[in-house]
Amino acid sequence: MAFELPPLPYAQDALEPHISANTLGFHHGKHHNTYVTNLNNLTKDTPLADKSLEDIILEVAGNAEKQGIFNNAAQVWNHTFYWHSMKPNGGGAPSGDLAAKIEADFGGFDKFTEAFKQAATTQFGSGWAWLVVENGTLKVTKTGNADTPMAHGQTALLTIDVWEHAYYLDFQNRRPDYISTFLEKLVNWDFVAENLAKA
Ligand code: MN3
Repeated sequence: MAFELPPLPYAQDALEPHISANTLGFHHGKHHNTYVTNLNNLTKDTPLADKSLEDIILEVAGNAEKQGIFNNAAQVWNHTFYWHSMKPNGGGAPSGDLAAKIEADFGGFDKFTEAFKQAATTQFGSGWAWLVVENGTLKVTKTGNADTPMAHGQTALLTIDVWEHAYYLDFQNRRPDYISTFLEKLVNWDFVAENLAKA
C-alpha cells in the first residue's frame, strides 16, 4: 500500500497574505510530494512498505544505511504536521490548559515566544523548530534537515519549517519576519492543545 500525499487542511490560498498560494503550491505540491514519491520508491517491495510512517521513522532512526528512508519518511511526517500547525486567522496566544502549561514550564507566554523565535532563527541551514513535550515538560527544540522529535523520545506539539523553500518566495532571506508572522498570524493553537491532551 503506497503512501499518499495528504491534502492541505485548508485551501492553497487560505494563508494569504502571509504565506502565498504560490509558496504552498510548490511546498505542498512539489516538495512534500517528492518526499512521498521517494519514500514509496525506497520502501517498495520491502517489509517497510506496509508499516505506518511513525513505525518506519522509529525503526530506521539512527541506522546510517537507512538514512535515505529516514529522511523521506520524517519529511513526509514533518510537513503534514507543519500544515496542521497553521490555520487562517491563527496566531496570538493560546488559552485554557495549554496556556497554563506554557506559563508553568516557560514562566510566561512571552518567554515561550522568545525561545521559539531564537530556536527557529538560529537553526543553521535547513531544519525545523518545535514545541515538544519531554517527560511531561514543555520544551522548545530545533532539528536539522529531516530530523524529528519522535526520534528523540519527544512528542511534537507545534512546528515551523525553516528550510528556505518554506519562506523564500514570500520573505526572501528574511527568516525572522517569516517566524514572527507564523507566531502572530498563523499558529493553530487548537491543534497544539489537541496534541498536548494526547501526549
Ligand atoms: Mn519544507
